Amino acid sequence: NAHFSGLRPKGNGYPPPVKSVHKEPFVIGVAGGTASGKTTVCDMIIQQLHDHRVVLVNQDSFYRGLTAEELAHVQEYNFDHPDAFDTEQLLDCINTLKRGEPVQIPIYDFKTHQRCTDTFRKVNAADVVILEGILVFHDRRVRGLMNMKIFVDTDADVRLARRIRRDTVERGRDINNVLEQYAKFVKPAFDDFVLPTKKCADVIIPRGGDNHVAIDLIVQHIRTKLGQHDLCKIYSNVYVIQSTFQI
Ligand code: UZR
Ligand code: MG
Repeated sequence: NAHFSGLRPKGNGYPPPVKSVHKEPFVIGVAGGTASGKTTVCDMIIQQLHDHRVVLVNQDSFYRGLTAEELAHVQEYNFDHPDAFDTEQLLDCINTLKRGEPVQIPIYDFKTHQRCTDTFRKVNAADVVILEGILVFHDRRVRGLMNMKIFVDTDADVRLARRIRRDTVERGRDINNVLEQYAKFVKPAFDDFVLPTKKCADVIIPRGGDNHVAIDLIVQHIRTKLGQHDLCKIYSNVYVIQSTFQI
């Protein structure tokens, strides 16, 4: 016993206070043209990061509901324009998650082009926040919240083929409308607003979800960054413990 007495803590500061360090989540933006494989890339990242808390926020959730007037001329509505989204609300949500607080995310219905008025999706604080959508790199402020920016780069013919299948099968659209809308809005908006944001990306993934090597590399990088976070915490605790003991 006497042997150990020299290790007794000094004063009444025992056990050492564990500082609750608020860790800002690692925010990843995933942009790219319609049906480029953004969602698939995100799902693969989430799957590989299974031992961390990861949340996915979709820019689609922030579509403004259409007014009666806009609904009456829905064929004329440009869903691919940056103004179709409530970017202020998106910004608020990501800022809240960055502070480590939970957030209520709106629910948008692609069939009715309306938001659910009474239900939200509650998203809890996480280690990693992934923000996905065609135009997530468009607003400089939103871009500024991201620790890593990924652009999914898939050929336009592949994207159109997928888009046709998805809109007819999953979103109940008529093929002629899909093609008309693609030529009128989707393609021009891709050229004007989506493609120019490719230069903001840190990483460009060719072929989207088929590119396992790119996804492995990205996941490794995220793990390294999260590990550095954890190490800082461990070192700061070790420091606290050492300074409390009389050696
Ligand atoms: P992703 N979109 C709709 O088709 N209907 C809506 O009510 C809201 C959006 C489409 C939008 C865009 N364009 O190309 C696409 N149109 O959703 C973006 N027309 O979604 O990134 O999953 O392809
Ligand atoms: Mg998607």
